[in-house]
Amino acid sequence: MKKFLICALCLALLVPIGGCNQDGGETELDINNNLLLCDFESQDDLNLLSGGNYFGKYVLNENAQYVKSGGKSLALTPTGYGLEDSADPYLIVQPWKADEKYGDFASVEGVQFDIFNANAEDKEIEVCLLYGTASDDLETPKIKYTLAAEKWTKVIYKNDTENFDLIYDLADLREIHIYFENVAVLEEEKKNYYLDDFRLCYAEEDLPKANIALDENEFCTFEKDYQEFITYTSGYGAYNSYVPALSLNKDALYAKEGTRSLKVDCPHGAKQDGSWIMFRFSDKLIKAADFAKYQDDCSFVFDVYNDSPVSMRMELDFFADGRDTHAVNFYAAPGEWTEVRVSLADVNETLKPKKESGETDEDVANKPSGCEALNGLAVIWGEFPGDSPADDRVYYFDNFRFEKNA
Ligand SMILES: [Ca+2]
Ligand SMILES: [Ca+2]
Repeated sequence: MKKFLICALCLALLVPIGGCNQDGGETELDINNNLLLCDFESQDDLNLLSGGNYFGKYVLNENAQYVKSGGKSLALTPTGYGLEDSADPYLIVQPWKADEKYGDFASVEGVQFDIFNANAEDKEIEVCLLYGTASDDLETPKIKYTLAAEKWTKVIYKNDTENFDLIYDLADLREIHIYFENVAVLEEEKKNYYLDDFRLCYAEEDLPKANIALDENEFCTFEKDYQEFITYTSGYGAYNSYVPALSLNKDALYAKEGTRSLKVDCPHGAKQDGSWIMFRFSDKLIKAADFAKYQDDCSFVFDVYNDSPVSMRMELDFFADGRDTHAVNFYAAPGEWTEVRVSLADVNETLKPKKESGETDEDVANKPSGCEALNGLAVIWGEFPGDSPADDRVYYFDNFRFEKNA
């Protein structure tokens, strides 16, 4: 009886989520609130898939030995470019191709699938999501899974809504990525993995969203757990290969305040200023910090430690849509902390509202001030050439704060 009631409840919950799949049949949430997105039973399921980094082959499989549910599964032969040093190939799943509403991950707890490792040895895969952000699209942190040889593994990637909401648009899930190891030899006939029973797991209750708490005069100290997720990478030009690895440093030696800071590992590029690379702060943090509540006699201040042998020009950029950018150059000397200080009066001046044709001075005066309109903050540098990892550069940033001018 209890089971029946639960089923009835689930059916009631189906209404907002359920819809027609590509066969015209009903798609349903199961008793665990899961949506079976792909069971790889028909050719249509393949429409949701594509490959990254020259993935290789994916075809339907009917050999029951490699089927987890239903009568078929997906056979994967990830080969990539076939070169030893090429990037790892990845399978792309795009749920919104089944139905637009499946691109909204605000109430998705996680992604789940079964995968069979048909290789003689254990293998590792990595999974992440690709979301839209305020400036671009961006992958969530990759999670590694070990697949035992000749066995099925159930993989669950958690959609960390509370932290992901800081920089990703949860309503704009573009792709799910499954990364495989790059193999140097093409073996067309060998089917290395089988995928089946691909599900989106929906939450029964609202999932937590970004929860930004700030101390007095704080912008970001990196001491609070959510601040591990507060920055993200972007850039201009062909910057993708040179984005830094951003991580939370917990070595107090490289913290100016407290015990944590942001570590920015900048890989060398090919050509000086061939592209521009940046890390940005969450636009939600910028809103929460409310720059406008600090007056013109205050400054935005932070500390930076250059753990590399050379000093390069970096730039702190303040963005407001439709206005000029306030750009502040700084150089951090090797092996020491450098304090960078930016007058908010200067930010207000550069980002001041513009007078459009037909507007009076009063119209302009009624527009948001520079600090009110501020909606982007980034640290930017030019691509720099190098030959080996020894040419990479490491910076630590800490204690972004507001201070009253002396
Ligand atoms: Ca199946
Ligand atoms: Ca700190």
